[in-house]
Amino acid sequence: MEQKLIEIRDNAREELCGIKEKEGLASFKVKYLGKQGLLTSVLRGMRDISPEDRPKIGMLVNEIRDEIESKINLKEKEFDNVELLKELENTAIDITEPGKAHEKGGLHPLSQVYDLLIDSCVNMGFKVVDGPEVELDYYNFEALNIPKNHPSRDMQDTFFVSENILLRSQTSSVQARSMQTMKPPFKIISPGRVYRNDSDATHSPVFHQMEGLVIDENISMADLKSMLTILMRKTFGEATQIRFRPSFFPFTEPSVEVDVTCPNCKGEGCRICKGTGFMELLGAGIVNPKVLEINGIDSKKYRGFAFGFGVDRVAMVKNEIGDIRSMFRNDIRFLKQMK
Ligand code: FA5
Repeated sequence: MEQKLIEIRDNAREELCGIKEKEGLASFKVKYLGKQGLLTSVLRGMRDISPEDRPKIGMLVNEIRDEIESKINLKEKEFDNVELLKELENTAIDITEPGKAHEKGGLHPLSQVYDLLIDSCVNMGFKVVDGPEVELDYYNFEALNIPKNHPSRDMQDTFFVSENILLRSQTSSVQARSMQTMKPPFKIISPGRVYRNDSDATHSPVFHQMEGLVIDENISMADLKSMLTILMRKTFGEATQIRFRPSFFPFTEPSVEVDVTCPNCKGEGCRICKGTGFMELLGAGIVNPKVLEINGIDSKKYRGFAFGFGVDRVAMVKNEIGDIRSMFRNDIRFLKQMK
């Protein structure tokens, strides 16, 4: 019996040396240690051994089983390590290789200007309100003291949808809507798209305005001028001067057009400001008392000032853009310069 066990052990040692992969190891385990395995069948014959030899044979069986088990475990670890190394080699990354840079997007020049203007106004206590782009003739014109067939309608070449519905030609329509729904005193701005039948380097059929309206007691031109000066200095820099020129709008009296020092030449005169040293950016004025009355505000108690920026013009001046249309062509080469 002892001889047979030693033979099994020697065979197992030799066979184990020849095993080169994990699958072979599994069948080796079954062959020697499985229920029908060589070592197990020897144990089954123990009952035929004399009682005095049993302990010795038992010990030998245990020793051989322990040896085979530990060698199987060792070999298993070896195979696992080889597999792991292979996997690491296959998935190796070169951490010294330079990374692939992702191109960063940027805000459209109009969004940048809107953000700047809106932030500055909100910091001065203005509330942002919205209005419809497809608007009633009433809010766009009549409630602003521009009756049907009045010659001042010709100042804005309007797209009509039907007799009483149009694409708003100015954000001033929100002035009328706000006066009718809000209780004075109040300060609002209203940014948004407007439409006119206009197209050249400084006029687009779809463009952007930002309306401002302040209704309170004792409002004067000085309030309008100081507010616009602060806003323009925040937008174009501290050295910016503003200039009021007399103008006409049916909804403000007196009315002005407002120019700012050309940020490109700082007032010297250049190609962008056509040699004048100034750029026209907006219309403004003291709200016509007639407009207050039309919209239900007591003109004896309240006064107001209003202004309407051409936001595209602000973006053009700020970014030295020569043609307004280049902002709407989505040419990536142009947009990249505006980051
Ligand atoms: C108005 O639209 C008045 N609603 C502004 C106003 C508001 C006056 C409140 C008084 C009180 P005007 O038509 O001038 O005004 O336009 C205002 C600004 O919009 C202009 O100064 C100019 O910067 C810009 N603008 C006018 N038409 C176009 C256009 N077709 N394309 C791009 N910008 C334009």
